[in-house]
Amino acid sequence: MHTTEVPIGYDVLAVNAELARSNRRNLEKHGITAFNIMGAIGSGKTLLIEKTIELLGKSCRIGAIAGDVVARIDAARFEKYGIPVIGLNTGKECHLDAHLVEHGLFELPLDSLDILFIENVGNLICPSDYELGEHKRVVVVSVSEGDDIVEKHPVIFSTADLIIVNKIDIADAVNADADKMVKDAHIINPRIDVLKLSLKTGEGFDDWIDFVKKSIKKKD
Ligand SMILES: Nc1nc2c(ncn2[C@@H]2O[C@H](COP(=O)(O)OP(=O)(O)OP(=O)(O)O)[C@@H](O)[C@H]2O)c(=O)[nH]1
Ligand SMILES: [Mg+2]
Repeated sequence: MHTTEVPIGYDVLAVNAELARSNRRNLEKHGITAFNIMGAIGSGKTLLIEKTIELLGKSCRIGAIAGDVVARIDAARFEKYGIPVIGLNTGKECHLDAHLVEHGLFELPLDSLDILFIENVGNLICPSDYELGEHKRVVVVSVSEGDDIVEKHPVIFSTADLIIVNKIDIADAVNADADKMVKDAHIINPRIDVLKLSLKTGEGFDDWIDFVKKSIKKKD
């Protein structure tokens, strides 16, 4: 096979990492804790954030960035709670990057926020390499993707702070073993927190809220 060396002027991931550090400094200047909510398409990312806004929206000032390939469907779901929301379209890209998020931060009222939820594009591969400036990396998968989904995508789980195994209410119906998914996550990343959750019945939701509360940075 013929190969050609292509000189590349700069390292895209290194540039992204520098921008992510700058985003984090900006967030910290404003006392904001940011969560990068990653995960498979349809795993429950938007519903997780919606239910969290419903529970914590009165005691914390929450903002959201909704990353979507096109349109503002998830952004509109957050807007109905009357919180500040930015919709970011990635076009053909399968992940958000720190540069896009930097633009989102320009448009958000950072002085009036305590928590920022960033919903990444539904994908278990691309978002793993691109830090955004978040404080916590959360990966949501659901039992309906098959109980081998965790072992098939080790990279994203190895860099996460929390894995949520969602839709446990339908585990039997889709013949999935949620405990196997938890075990697989701990094999990949022994230090990781793993929660089994049903956003439909509310089982496990208190554990998620505890995680959010423990992650919130104290303001000076
Ligand atoms: N049975 C059941 N359904 C759920 C649960 N969580 C989410 N869903 C449903 O799963 C579907 C997808 O949920 P979303 O929150 O839109 O998923 P998402 O990850 O944001 O999807 P994308 O943004 O398209 O990647 C919706 O129909 C939800 O009602 C759950 O715990 N149990
Ligand atoms: Mg969504």
